Amino acid sequence: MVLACAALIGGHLSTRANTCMLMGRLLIEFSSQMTMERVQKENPNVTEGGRYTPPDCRPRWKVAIIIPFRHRENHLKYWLHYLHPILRRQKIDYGIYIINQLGEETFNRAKLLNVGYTEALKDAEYDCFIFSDVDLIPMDDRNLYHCYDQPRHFAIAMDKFGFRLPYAGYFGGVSGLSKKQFLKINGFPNEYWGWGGEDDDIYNRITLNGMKVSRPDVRIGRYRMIKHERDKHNEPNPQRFNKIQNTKNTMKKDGISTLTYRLLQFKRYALYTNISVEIGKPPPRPIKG
Ligand code: UD2
Ligand code: MN
Repeated sequence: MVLACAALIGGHLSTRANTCMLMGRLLIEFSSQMTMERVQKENPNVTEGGRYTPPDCRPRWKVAIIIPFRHRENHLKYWLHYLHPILRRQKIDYGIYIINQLGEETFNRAKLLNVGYTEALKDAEYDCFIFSDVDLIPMDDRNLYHCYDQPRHFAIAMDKFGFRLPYAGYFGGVSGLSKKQFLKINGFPNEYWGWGGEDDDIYNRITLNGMKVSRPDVRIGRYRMIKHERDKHNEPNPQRFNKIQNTKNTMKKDGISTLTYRLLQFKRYALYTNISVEIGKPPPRPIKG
């Protein structure tokens, strides 16, 4: 018989479930140099493509972790360095997918997340999807990276927001939906080009479809974000304020059901799978007059 995985704090032995050794609050810092070789040495039991399955219990979820990406190699090293050991301690059955936007057109985070959902499902039978910025590291390993009864918001208390939720409807940073929850909201919008708004649109989709966001305790959902400047070609999207007023009308017309892109590379590295795609560019603004 294989026991169900359950993450418990400390080493309490349970006869009904396998326990694992979570550490609770973690020290997260970005001052030491990080190299991919080092991260690889630290994680010999991660298999090709950044996959891991706990050897001693049967997890409830199969989790694809999707990261939107362009030109953030240094952040990725820290992310892999911290997250692989955390996920292993949490006894998560997972795969890591980096969705790399090729070219220098305006960045589109939510569309890349839709691509990640689609490509991960072609790779394995995932039933849970966690969408994470490449620069966000959890400060407590009790923040379990699997899915919940309701769409999950993990990154609720970030250092850059003074370890508080910035507003009640905030859904940015790290979030997770089961396959069923994701399909219920027609995935994420494809039409938010540039910085901002897409996370609020996703929040609207969730509430408009009768779901609620679930969150960890504020003492547990703490994160550090690696400090960075705003990237080139990801300027704030001036249309975002208008667009988030219209989710009710747009969500059926724009989402996973209408996703198009060109896959240019699918490559398994030791610690992650890289998926490079062309996702197009924003439509031309109508000329006034
Ligand atoms: C906030 C949210 C983020 C998203 C964004 C608005 C936090 C911590 N996160 O992030 O979830 O809602 O606002 O769009 O509040 N990226 C690249 N290359 C680029 C640009 C972006 O890899 O050139 C990826 C990367 O994974 C990054 C993420 O997109 O972490 C979000 O972009 P950001 O970190 O520049 O934006 P930020 O920190 O304001
Ligand atoms: Mn960031």
